[in-house]
Amino acid sequence: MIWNERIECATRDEMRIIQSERLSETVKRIYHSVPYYRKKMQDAGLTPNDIEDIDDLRKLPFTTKIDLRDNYPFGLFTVPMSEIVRLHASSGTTGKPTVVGYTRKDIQMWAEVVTRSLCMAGVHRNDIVQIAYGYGLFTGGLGLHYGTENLGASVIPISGGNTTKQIQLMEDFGSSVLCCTPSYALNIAEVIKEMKVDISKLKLRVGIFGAEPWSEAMRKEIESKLKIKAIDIYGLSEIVGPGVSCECEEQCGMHINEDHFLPEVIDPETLEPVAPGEIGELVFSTITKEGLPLLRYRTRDLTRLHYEECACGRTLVRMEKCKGRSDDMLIIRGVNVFPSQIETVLLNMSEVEPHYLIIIDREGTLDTMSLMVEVQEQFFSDEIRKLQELRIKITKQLESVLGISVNVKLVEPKTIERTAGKAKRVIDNRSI
Ligand code: DLL
Repeated sequence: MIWNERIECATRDEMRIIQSERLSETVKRIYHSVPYYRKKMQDAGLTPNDIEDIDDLRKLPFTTKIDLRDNYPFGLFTVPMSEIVRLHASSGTTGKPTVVGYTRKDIQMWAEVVTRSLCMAGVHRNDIVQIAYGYGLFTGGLGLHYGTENLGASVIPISGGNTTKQIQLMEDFGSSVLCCTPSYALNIAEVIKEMKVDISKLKLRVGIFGAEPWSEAMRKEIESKLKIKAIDIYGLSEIVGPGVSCECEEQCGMHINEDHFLPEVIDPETLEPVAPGEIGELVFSTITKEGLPLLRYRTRDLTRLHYEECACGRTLVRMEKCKGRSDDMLIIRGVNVFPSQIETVLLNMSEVEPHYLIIIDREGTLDTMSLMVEVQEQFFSDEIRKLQELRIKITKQLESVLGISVNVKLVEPKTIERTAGKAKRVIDNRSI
């Protein structure tokens, strides 16, 4: 089912008109209510009248996480606190969290885009939706929650963790949809096997997974282990949370709810738009948000956009699965390495488990990269010679894909810590 056909199947011209009107209204509101933005626009020699349609977007200055930090906690809100009904925050790796505020209307809009996303994933009113994203300051739990209720499906607000209970409720309540991070989905699959639960007796049919990068190989792994269709959902707290975009059942890119979040793709070095269809950094302008509208917010996520109509009938632009983040990119001895490249190599090998940890060190002036990866139970109990052969095989494959040497360490199953939220895949011990 398409939740909002008028919007989700609008023609490009119709969408352009909606976006242009909303953009110019947002710019006016921001200019008149937030001194920080007014100054930024004035410094760029702009007044709100300069932004009439979406082609003028390029004139506007970018916004980054630093702007949010500098105005911590509420400095960029465009309404008085009496209008803010909800606060969320995302913890960065360093320093203060990024705080976001929603008005009542923002919460309704968020529910709408999540409901659209659920429909894209093939979820309907009769479904029982187990929400195993964390509830709390993280946007995952409550974001999916409001959207699911708005759709009219039944919510199990279990939050993350307590894996045996997750599985027990899955069996007892007949959950048909699971929402969590892809790494937690794998963790759940592992525990289902340990508990000797018969997967064919579960009613699970769809998983809505996001909040962290995951490769196509990881999707296949989850789909075969849990016997479900695994759908990718994307979002970031600053823009709204989950529901910025989501895959439909065609699984060929995530449809961006572009009547609310206007996307661009730029070259992170030159900050110029990339040629259509090229990979670059995704940038969003929110064009309906009241509490914390953001103009040209740099996500750091790398992807490309597809404007052709999708087989599902939706015309909403699609973004490809994220290739990684520009700030996740590891530069090792001058070579650019993305954790997703390593994940793809590992998941294409049947001998290893999809659990790994990348450790970067600096010895003298030389960067070194080590990789811990779990070996399947039956291989681990094999003779040393076989393990040695496997280690060499992985090392060679990684070297041919990455172009640098990697010190591979095979470890027993369950050695690497499991999480109920976003997985930590990289430890960088280099002091910069
Ligand atoms: O992770 C919101 C969310 C919750 C999305 C639940 C999907 C499901 P933040 O904690 O602010 O918000 O983290 C945002 O996570 O910039 C991406 O780098 C990454 N991310 C989110 N979804 C995906 C995805 C939530 N589907 C940051 N694929 C974003 C790859 C993702 N990366």
